[in-house]
Amino acid sequence: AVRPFSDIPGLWNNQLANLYTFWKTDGFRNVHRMMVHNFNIFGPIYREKIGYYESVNIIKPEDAAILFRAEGHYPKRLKMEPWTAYRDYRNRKYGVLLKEGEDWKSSRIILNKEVIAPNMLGNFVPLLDEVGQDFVSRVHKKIERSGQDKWTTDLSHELFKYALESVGSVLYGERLGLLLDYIDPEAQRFIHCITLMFQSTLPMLYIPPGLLRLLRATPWKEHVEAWDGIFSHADYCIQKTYRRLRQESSMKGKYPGVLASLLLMDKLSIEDIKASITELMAGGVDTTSITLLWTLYELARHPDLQEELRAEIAAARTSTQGDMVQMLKRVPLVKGAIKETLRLHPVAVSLQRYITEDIVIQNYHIPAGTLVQLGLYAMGRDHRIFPWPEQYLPSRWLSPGGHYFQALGFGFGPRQCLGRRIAEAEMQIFLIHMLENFRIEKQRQVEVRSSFQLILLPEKPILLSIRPL
Ligand code: HEM
Ligand code: 2DC
Repeated sequence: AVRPFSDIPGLWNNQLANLYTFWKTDGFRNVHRMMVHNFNIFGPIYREKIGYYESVNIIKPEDAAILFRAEGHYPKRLKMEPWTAYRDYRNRKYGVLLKEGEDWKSSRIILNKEVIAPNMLGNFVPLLDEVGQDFVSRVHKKIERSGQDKWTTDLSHELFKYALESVGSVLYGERLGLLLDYIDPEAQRFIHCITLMFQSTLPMLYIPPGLLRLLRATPWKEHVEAWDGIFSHADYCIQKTYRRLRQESSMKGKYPGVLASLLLMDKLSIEDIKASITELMAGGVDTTSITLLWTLYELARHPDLQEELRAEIAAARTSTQGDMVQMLKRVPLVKGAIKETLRLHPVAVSLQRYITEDIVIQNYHIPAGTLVQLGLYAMGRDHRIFPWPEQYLPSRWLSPGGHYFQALGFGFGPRQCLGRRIAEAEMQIFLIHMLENFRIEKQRQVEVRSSFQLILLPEKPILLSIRPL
């Protein structure tokens, strides 16, 4: 017989004590490891209640399949109260990330056509390819200036710029100029504000932002400052495109970028377009840059794998005569490497949905309306799901068999990551250019762990050396 909801194991009946232990053990930064720990103690399903939110946590791919089948027509994630509270406070519209119900669906359908439809890749790839080539030139210059035959650095700042330049060129159809020696201080501030925004969100996941606002507490103040910085720079970029669009009557043939396409299409209100473009611009920085940093870190630890990837890339370049759109179809191992990075170092610790119908998971009844979380980080490191989980093996994604609900780094279904196609193309192109030009080496053997800062980030700087081939 199916067991009742109240029988699900877990520590859900003492929320204040939980919050306290959480605080004392620096649980904030260890959410992902605490989830692994809980799955070890309770098994593949457990209930928890920390602060003001309660959830059922699951880990198995086949249970993820049940969860996503029950997500309904308007899939809903854990509500990011601090993010909506800021918009309410400043009277700004929600973009696709924060909308719900029919309002979300209608925006999302329009945005899908311009942002994630496969036929857009042909437009995005040439723009991203140019950014990738410029990044390589910049690295060559840095190596020259170092006076050695290599450049040793914490690449994260360069990767933030690469990521913003990439997503900016796709959204605005023009370059922001972030790979030049002197960059716009406003763009630098934008990058800083995104990190600050994620960090200041953290305490507010457990203490209601409304309360912190009343108390004029630091996290709320920082959070407002961060979003203000994000919106003001995005507004500036949007205005620039808007003016250019009104001046240039004919932009014949040339792809004008996502923003201009949306404005010309005239199906979403200007305010809606602005809200979603801002979210896309902000969502496109830390996510791809950190995933690329982790990938370089793994490649530095696996020189043989680097050679294998180089061989695949060289063959793809020859057989397609350098046509990047075609090349991307012939680099399965590069794609496997990105999946493998997201398995071990996912950006999102969990995927979550409020289920819209009753379901049964692990023989427990879960009623409609419950918040169910799939522990993505824990799943990626479970040996029953991924044999030898601690090993970085991109080739595990090449084996046939579909990998049923295993590659979930970008989420799933109609509410999955809207920036997925951009992110994938941008990361593949980056790796192709870097591996064609450089060897990546590590500084001593150091294990770097993840730290939860709303998204998972390396707990300490990763130092790499880059050498010309
Ligand atoms: C949503 C991951 C890059 C924009 C999401 C979600 C995940 C995710 C897990 C939630 C999906 C779900 O609930 O099923 C990632 C990863 C990235 C990445 C791993 C790169 C490695 C980007 C980029 C952009 C972006 C480059 C913008 C260009 C968004 C937006 C949403 C979203 C707008 C909300 C979509 C909606 O609610 O309808 N992402 N993301 N992401 N992401 Fe990404
Ligand atoms: C954070 O417990 C931990 O892609 C929470 O580009 C559950 C949760 C809910 C939603 C997740 C969030 C976590 C991590 C960051 C995500 C977010 C949905 C979208 C967002 C995964 C796992 C992200 C980074 C977006 C951010 C766009 C923003 C900058 C405008």
